[in-house]
Amino acid sequence: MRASIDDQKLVNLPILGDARGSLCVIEGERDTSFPIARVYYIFGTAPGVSRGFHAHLALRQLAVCVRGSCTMILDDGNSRRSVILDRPDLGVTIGPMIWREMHDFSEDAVLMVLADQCHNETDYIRNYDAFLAMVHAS
Ligand code: T46
Repeated sequence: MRASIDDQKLVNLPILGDARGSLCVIEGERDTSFPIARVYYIFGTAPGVSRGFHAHLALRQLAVCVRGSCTMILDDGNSRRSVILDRPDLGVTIGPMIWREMHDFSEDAVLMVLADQCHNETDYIRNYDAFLAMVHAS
């Protein structure tokens, strides 16, 4: 089945708060549609720098900007959607065959990503024309 940006869902995480402050929890397979195999986070992004510019063949992820903000562009090869991640209780799912770009990082941004597989460079499609060719061949 062809990937669609409409299937990349915004996830509102419940905030468990009390007088001490707030706490969000993400449990694999309960709050994600996949088991969590890896967590990584991006921080200290230099002003004006954008990241991403690739798709994955199989990887499924949930991205949450736990501090600060950034803009996530999602592209299924036919249309693009822009999601502003600016709350620690807001995530976006990113499935296979979705081109992603991350822009507009605030100075304090910490983008945390939960993934269902360990890092594997052979899962990346880093050339946009090659990505489009794969989408339109399928
Ligand atoms: C994604 C977006 C949202 C590793 O060795 N292990 C890892 O788990 C990751 C994520 C990266 N790396 C290495 C590979 C590169 O040498 O760290 C370096 C930077 O990775 P990359 O240029 O792919 O980073 P971004 O910010 O462009 O993309 C990352 C993820 O790689 C990607 O899967 O979906 O964040």
